[in-house]
Amino acid sequence: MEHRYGMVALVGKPNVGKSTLLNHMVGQKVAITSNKKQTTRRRLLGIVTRPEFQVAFVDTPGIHEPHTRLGKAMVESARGSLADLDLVVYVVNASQKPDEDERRIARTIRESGYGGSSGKLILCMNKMDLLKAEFVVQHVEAYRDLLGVGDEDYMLTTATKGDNVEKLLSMLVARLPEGPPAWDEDALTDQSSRFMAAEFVREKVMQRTKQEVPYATGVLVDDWIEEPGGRVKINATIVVERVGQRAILIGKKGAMLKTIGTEARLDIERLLERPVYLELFVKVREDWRQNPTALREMEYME
Ligand SMILES: Nc1nc2c(ncn2[C@@H]2O[C@H](COP(=O)(O)OP(=O)(O)O)[C@@H](O)[C@H]2O)c(=O)[nH]1
Ligand SMILES: [Mg+2]
Repeated sequence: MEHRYGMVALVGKPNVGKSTLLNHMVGQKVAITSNKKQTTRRRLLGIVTRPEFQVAFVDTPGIHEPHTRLGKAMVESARGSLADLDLVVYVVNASQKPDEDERRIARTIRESGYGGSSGKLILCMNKMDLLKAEFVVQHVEAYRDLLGVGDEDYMLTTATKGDNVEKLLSMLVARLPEGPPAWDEDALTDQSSRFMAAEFVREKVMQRTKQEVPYATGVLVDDWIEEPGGRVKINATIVVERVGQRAILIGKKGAMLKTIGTEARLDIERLLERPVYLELFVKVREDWRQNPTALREMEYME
């Protein structure tokens, strides 16, 4: 069999499980996830390499109506990643019927030339575990109609458990063109370790805090020192917009910051396969999400 290679985008509403799916296919955490919307802030690649194929997945921020400059940059990044793809995997929450947002995104996909008849669209109905048996047929038909995808072009998955994820992968690989790999066989992502370390810290904030705090948080790595013994010392600043948010992140006697730091450190150690010393600071920068300089520093905008 010839070797196949392709670029495949994961698109859909925020919070449907795109990044969770990606991590499962890559076999390592390359994208952060949480139960909050808009966890993924810019497009990233997750690369899956097997002897017979290589797939470069483009994970995108969910397409939504933006209210801040950050939101605008995120949606532009999601829409912009619809160019030059071999395949689009449209991910939905199978337990919910298509809504107005879904119809809008479906239109964007068709207008970009990836409609059902193009043969370049696969429907992934994720969160199958939350889909009640009596709604399966109804929801499958509603989404298939919306996108015009054929009998063989959709898959029900549970990304958190990995159910059907390997089947989804085979389904899409079969539709990729023949071609040599484009990335090193051990490459998992196009993100720098520095950016990923910042992301792992932000993930813990997304997972541990509520209301405005997760959305108002950005993370910057200030120092990255490779110590002689092999340990990496990382200083990072968590940036928030208000003094009250800073207090929440620090927590009683620093408890929250300590939890975030410990959890993030473990993830960074797994990534680097080296011991890490992580020191976190929290800084207030008013309305940073509206500030192009801040957005560039945090690498959310070019
Ligand atoms: N029950 C259930 N939850 C899921 C599934 N896939 C993802 N999730 C959860 O849904 C939330 C959003 O996932 P995420 O991958 O960040 O969504 P994204 O915004 O589309 O990238 C997280 O809390 C995930 O753990 C699934 O198949 N079943
Ligand atoms: Mg995501």
